[in-house]
Amino acid sequence: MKENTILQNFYKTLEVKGYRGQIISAKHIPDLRNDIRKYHEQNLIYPELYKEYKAYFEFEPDVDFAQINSLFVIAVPVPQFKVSFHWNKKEISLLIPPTYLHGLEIINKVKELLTEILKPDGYNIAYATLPQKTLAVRSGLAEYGRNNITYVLGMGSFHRLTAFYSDFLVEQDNWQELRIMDMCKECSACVRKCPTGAIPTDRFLLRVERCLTYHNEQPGDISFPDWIDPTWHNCLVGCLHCQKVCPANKKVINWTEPGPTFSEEETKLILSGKNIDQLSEETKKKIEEHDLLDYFEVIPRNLGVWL
Ligand code: B12
Ligand code: SF4
Ligand code: SF4
Repeated sequence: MKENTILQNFYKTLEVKGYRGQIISAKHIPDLRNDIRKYHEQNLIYPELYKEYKAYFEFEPDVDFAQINSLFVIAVPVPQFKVSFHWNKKEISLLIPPTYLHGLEIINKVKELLTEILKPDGYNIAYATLPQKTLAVRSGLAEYGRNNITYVLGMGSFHRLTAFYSDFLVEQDNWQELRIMDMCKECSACVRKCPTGAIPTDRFLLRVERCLTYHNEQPGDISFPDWIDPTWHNCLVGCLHCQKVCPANKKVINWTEPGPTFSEEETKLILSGKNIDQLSEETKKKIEEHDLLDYFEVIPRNLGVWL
């Protein structure tokens, strides 16, 4: 059967690339929405976060083909990056956790791959904006860690998830119960390591309003709340405490790729909050090549803590 050959090709191609993926029937789209809605209705999702990410949580598929029959979810292994700044004759190196940089490149790569597999038989795909962790766990591709991050076999939490709608018809029903890793049953290292108490012991859902990541991803003109102890910061953006300490990340935690290095002069200009267009062509190019543009705006506040 044509569908079976496509499925075989899908899993084989991903394996060769070192990716992993799953497909679920589009009949579960309302279930997926409900997975978030039920927590929103119980007031367990921080209202400010809900407002900010409403489009993800209440997602409405919008595609240019006749019918959505399935959802594809793919995990691609990704590293953390080291970014260096020079300041007062010292070098300050900070990490950027996995998934922050080169996201669009990964989406495009996966899109191209799926198109090669599906297009010859007339099937289409379209990028899906929806709750990716929930989809990944529901499809059996990933499991949750107690830290609310997803884990994929062989990749730990060092992966980037992407999801696509398709008109490809999938017969097998892969929809599963939400699962936590077996490893978490005997472990609470992330709970103890999280400096802010964001990983609760009385419920599963993260206390987003306590998570450092929530605060250091906020627009650069929003100051950190007073209760955040400056010594808790550990990344240029994001936070790695709960991933670093996790035994399920043992094999990936040292996977670090080089990011840009900024001279004393460049650091001074970036810190002064200058607009990207006011920087030299060389600095601008560095920022663009390393895909730092989306986070450029938060650097003065976040880096300021370290100086
Ligand atoms: C909003 C958001 C944030 C917010 C809120 C995070 C949160 N936990 O909700 C903030 C800004 C804080 C954030 C932080 C981070 N994020 Co974020 N974020 C998102 C976004 C846009 C939506 C996430 C979401 O759906 N939240 C809503 C909540 C309700 O969903 P949930 O956490 O999955 O909750 C489910 C479980 O709690 C489960 N559940 C409830 N009870 C129980 C009980 C049991 C026993 C079980 C098993 C499950 C379970 O049900 C809930 C609903 O399904 C996604 C992108 C996307 N399109 O999905 C990225 C995304 C999830 N983030 C990502 C990353 C990398 C991070 C950080 C690790 C960044 C960093 N610091 O390095 C941190 C992790 C913080 C943490 N410990 O969770 C990656 C995930 C990669 C991964 N391996 O998990 C994503 C997918 C982006 C991407 N494409 O790469 N993020
Ligand atoms: S640190 Fe322990 S409890 Fe936390 S996610 Fe990892 S294995 Fe689970
Ligand atoms: S990302 Fe940092 S602040 Fe957020 S839950 Fe993990 S350790 Fe805590």
